[in-house]
Amino acid sequence: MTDTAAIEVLADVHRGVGRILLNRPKALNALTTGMVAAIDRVLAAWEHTPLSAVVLASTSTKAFCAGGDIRTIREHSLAGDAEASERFFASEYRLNARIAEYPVPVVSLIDGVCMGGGLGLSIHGSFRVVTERAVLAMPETGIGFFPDVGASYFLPRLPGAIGMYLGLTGHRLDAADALYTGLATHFVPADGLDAVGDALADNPDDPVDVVLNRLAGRSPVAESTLAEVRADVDRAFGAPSLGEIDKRLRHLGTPWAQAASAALESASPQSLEITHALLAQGRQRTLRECLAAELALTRTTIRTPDFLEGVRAALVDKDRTPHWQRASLDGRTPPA
Ligand code: QUE
Repeated sequence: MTDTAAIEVLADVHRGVGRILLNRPKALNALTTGMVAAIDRVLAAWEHTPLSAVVLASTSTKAFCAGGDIRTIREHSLAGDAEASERFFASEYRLNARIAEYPVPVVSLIDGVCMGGGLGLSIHGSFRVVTERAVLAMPETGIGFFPDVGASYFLPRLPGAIGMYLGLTGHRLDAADALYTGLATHFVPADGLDAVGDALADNPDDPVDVVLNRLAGRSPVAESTLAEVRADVDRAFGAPSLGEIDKRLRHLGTPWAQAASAALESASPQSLEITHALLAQGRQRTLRECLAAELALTRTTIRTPDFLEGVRAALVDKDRTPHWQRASLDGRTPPA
């Protein structure tokens, strides 16, 4: 038998560029404690190696990283082993902070799905390259959790009320939207991704930004649908409370507002309340303060019925019909 944990993260250094490849394709690179430890070990070792950049990528064209391995987190909760989950989140958030403070530019190549913990790996680095297949989201309110991995730091710092919108609804961004929001920094077509490492190695004295721009295809940023509804996003999600957001969406009544209302309607009411408060508080916190606050919240959240039910519905039974403890935001249970 091979040691699977060892091959779920591949790492090498080639001509002054470090490369870390996520290699758990069947689980869309959902992060395990072993993967987090492996990435952390590699980055720690490379702090003492002169590198022009570290490239973080995936062996799968379907996913950069779908998030944390929350199926296992749920199993730990059901087995009464919350300490195992606590070790996972603590190590994951320490890695997020290490990436944010890393002395070498970290360049993430996002081809396919990048959600939750995947954004935690990429967003805190210097550069995020997206391809035409990129899909970015913080979908945790849909599984009874909340946007973590430093989301309470990076979401409130997106333009206007975009971060509150993304964190509450889990709305998925394509490449154009990701560039528009700043979650992505560069666009490179998928068939140009293999050239990124070589280009960085060939041009160690050029700023990474300049090298990436040379590889860029025609930027799809003009096609951002999020840009088109930006005024309504700010109007509704800039409201001071969840109830007021809901009211403003109903008042707007546009197709975008109706879709946003529907997303709030299907999310865990408990998650929406945690998320709204967390993102409001995050504006005034440093990244490390945000991660500490999020870690404290995981301890309670992963034991709640909404989390166990949300992960069950999304990833275990896959019926996508979670039954939340409270059926709606205002506490009313809709007629059966
Ligand atoms: C919210 C999440 C995650 C999610 C779905 C959500 C998440 C995650 C996965 C996932 C997807 C495919 C897999 C897998 C996990 O889905 O964090 O093992 O094969 O890891 O709505 O936060």
